[in-house]
Amino acid sequence: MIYSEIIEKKQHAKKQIAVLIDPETQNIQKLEQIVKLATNSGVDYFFVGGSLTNIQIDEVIKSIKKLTNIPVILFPGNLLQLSNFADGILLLSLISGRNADLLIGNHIVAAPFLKNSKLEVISCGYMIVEGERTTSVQYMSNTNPLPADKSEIAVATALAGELLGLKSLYLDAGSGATKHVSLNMISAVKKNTNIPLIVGGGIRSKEDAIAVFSAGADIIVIGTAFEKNPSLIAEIVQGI
Ligand code: 1GP
Repeated sequence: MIYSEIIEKKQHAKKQIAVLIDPETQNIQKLEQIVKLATNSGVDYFFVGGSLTNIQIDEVIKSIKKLTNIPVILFPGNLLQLSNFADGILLLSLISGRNADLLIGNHIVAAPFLKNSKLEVISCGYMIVEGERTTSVQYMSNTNPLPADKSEIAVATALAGELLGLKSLYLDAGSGATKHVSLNMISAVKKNTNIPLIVGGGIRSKEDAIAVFSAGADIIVIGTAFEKNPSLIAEIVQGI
């Protein structure tokens, strides 16, 4: 089971890396290159999802699965990004926002599908953090992000998610963010919660990855940097 693997690695302080595959931005050669490099480097998970849905997510996941045994976890940007070909799904509740559909509405629509699927469901308190510019996730979710310099609000939000029984937390600066979430915010959330902490958005180098892990992330998610330069995968995995 994916969640027990996450917990076990967390307990052994094994830092975990997820490669984000946005189906929109992948051509098949690039996708294969990233999947092969990630598999050879020993990354822990593939996350699949994005803001728009122009192509069949099933096909993208089947292409990944042909090349690797690494678990594929849906990171859905919308309801069109559900697939029985994945191994699991991060059931994201956007707890940093006040958009009822993204807090609970879409989950109700998806619940019968999820109940009938073999997908492992991992509930996740998803928090978008303000950056220097508006990211796709901010715009598409129609929500205000957490203020970047207000770690106490991030802590209170994360705590509320944990108290509600969510199984994981995700601090996201948004794909392609110019900077990752501040180390101060990551360590404040980490100190005050016990469930696995996922951090993504704007992590572009080995140094970024090490800093974000040292601040307390259990899993880091990298998409844009690997799309631009797939050889970074080996460098970052080896670096940590
Ligand atoms: C976005 O956290 C992910 O939700 C990954 O972001 O594309 O900036 O690596 P990047």
